[in-house]
Amino acid sequence: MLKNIFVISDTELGQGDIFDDFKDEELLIKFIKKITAEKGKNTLVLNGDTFDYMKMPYQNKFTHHITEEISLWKAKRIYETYPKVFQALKTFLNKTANRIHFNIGNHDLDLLWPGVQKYLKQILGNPNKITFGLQFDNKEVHIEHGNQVDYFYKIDEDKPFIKYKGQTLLNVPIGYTAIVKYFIALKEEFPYEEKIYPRHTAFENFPDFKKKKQSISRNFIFRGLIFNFIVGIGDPIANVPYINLFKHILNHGLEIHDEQKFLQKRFKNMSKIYPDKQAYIMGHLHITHHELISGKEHTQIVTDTWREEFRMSKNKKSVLAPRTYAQVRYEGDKITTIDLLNFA
Ligand SMILES: [Mn+2]
Repeated sequence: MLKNIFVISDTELGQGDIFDDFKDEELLIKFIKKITAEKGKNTLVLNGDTFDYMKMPYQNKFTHHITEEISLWKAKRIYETYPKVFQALKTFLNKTANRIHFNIGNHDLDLLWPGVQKYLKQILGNPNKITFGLQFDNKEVHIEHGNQVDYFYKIDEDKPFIKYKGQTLLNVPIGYTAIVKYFIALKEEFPYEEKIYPRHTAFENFPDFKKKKQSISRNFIFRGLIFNFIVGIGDPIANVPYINLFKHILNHGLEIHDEQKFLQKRFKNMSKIYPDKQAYIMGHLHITHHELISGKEHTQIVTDTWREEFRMSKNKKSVLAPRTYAQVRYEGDKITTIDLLNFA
């Protein structure tokens, strides 16, 4: 029997405000319709950052104290903003053999809440064909968003929630706190520049953007990292995982922007934890990457973002990031192709 695993990542659906970078509703629906028309047994892996809960204010404020109630409110806002996307997913699931797996990324950690999972199952229908997790694995393929091999965004799998002042909160990683407490101001002041990747091209072309980024970074280092350490007690969610920051430096030195440099180490770390797969697929980096590692005979794929984002060269020419998806095709139990494809 024919079988496919389709993977897309980083669509980042929000609530249609200035923090919502998802603009390609029609194209995404077209993609879901295309895979719905495929014969055989098809699995769609939404590989993390499917939704952008992280950059979504609640009661006009950003907070790193996320209760289940806040996450549910955001889930409903996303549904109200993009009902046609959910309708397309629902139609995909209505085909007997199809299923959807949500991998949880750093922008949609809120999917960890049982109440949010229940809500999504309810609006998509076919609850038995929907699963959630930090990875999707079978014998041949390993798929994860990529934040679990990123020391700024790695979450504590054994402790996804934390009790603080009588409330149960999402145990968000340091990168999350850094964005909502410090770096979100960069997005408000430079909405266009913030959408330019690789980051260093944005810094080279827009000095004011770079200056602002540096000033926020200094503030974050002094207040977020050092002051927090001196104070010691207090907000457990803003606690700094120094050990993870140290591991980042061990792996990557002081580099914090060049995704291409992170990629090999991260795939290596991933294949140590999940050995002997034919394909390793991640997102998160907002780049396109497809490489056959000979000798080890496996394929590495990074799918690019579907949010509105631009690729810029030194002469300030910019193009929209390509919309990409991975497709692993089976005939019977054997993989026949592992592709990274453009969708337009
Ligand atoms: Mn991510």
